Amino acid sequence: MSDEKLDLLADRLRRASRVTILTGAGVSAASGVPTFRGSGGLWRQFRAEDLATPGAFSRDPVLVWEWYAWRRELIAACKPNPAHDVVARWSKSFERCTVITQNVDDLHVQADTANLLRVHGSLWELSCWRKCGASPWHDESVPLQTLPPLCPACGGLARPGVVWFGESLPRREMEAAAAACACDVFLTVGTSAIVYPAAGLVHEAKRGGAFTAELNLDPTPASAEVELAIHGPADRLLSDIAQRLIP
Ligand code: BJW
Ligand code: ZN
Repeated sequence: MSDEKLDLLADRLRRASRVTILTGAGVSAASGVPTFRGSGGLWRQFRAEDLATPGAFSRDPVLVWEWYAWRRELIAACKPNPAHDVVARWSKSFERCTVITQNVDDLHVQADTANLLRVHGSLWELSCWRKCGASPWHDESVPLQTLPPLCPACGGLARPGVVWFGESLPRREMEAAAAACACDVFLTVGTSAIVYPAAGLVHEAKRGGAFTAELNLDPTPASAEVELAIHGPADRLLSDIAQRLIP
């Protein structure tokens, strides 16, 4: 059954010129990066919803930074897996391919993915919490030099360059993501499909006439909406489909 679904998706991809791929934490799972929800999703007793908010940061910036420092250390030791590699290859082989990622680990960047839109930011970018006017800066230091890290311009608190609940997603990236919903095939890979507005993109693509497919370990709210839902590990499913596309 799964083989037939993989054949069907490979057939759609073979005939597609515009392909859009939305990725989530499940794509990085085989690299050793913990997902947000499901087993292993908690840090100490906290959920992402408890820590990834401006309110949590203003109440306890050290606690929130400890969570990010732990993740930065863990992710610094992770490498792209075959799922990132297949996505990177496809990003260059289709006539037009856009990769929209919710992941902040930058493993798609390491895999050399073209046309990548990071809609939730990056763990490796920092900005000034006070918005003193300093431009966001890149910081890959592990461990961080100080905890919490400080803004080099004003000496106030720095914050991670990621999008927290209640914050807007970056405008340029979201406009490009919305435009990329006009495609022949839209794949949603390794995401629980519950965090909006990213989770709404697959519906937008379907409304626009795209063939939509989900590749995810577990069923999600998107499973019943897409034309094809295939459940399994992203690295294996993407490699199996890539294998079928070899002429
Ligand atoms: C595998 C696998 C393997 C495992 N292979 N698969 C009510 C309705 C609608 C919206 C809202 C609402 N109430 C509030 C909102 C808005 C809110 C939202 O969506 N909340 C929902 C929780 C309900 N959204 C926002 O606030 C966004 N901003 C916004 O909307 O602004 C306007 C607005 C503001 C206020 C109110 C209303 C509108 C911002 C969202 C920012 C999300 N940020 C985070 C943290 C980023 C920083 C950080 O990393 O620290 O982004 S939360 C976290 O979830 C992170 C992820 O990118 C995001 C999505 O998670 P993802 O990637 O799907 O991971 P998981 O763990 O959930 O799922 C992994 C999946 O992989 C699972 O299904 C596994 O089965 C699978 N898997 N291993 C394949 N090997
Ligand atoms: Zn500052």
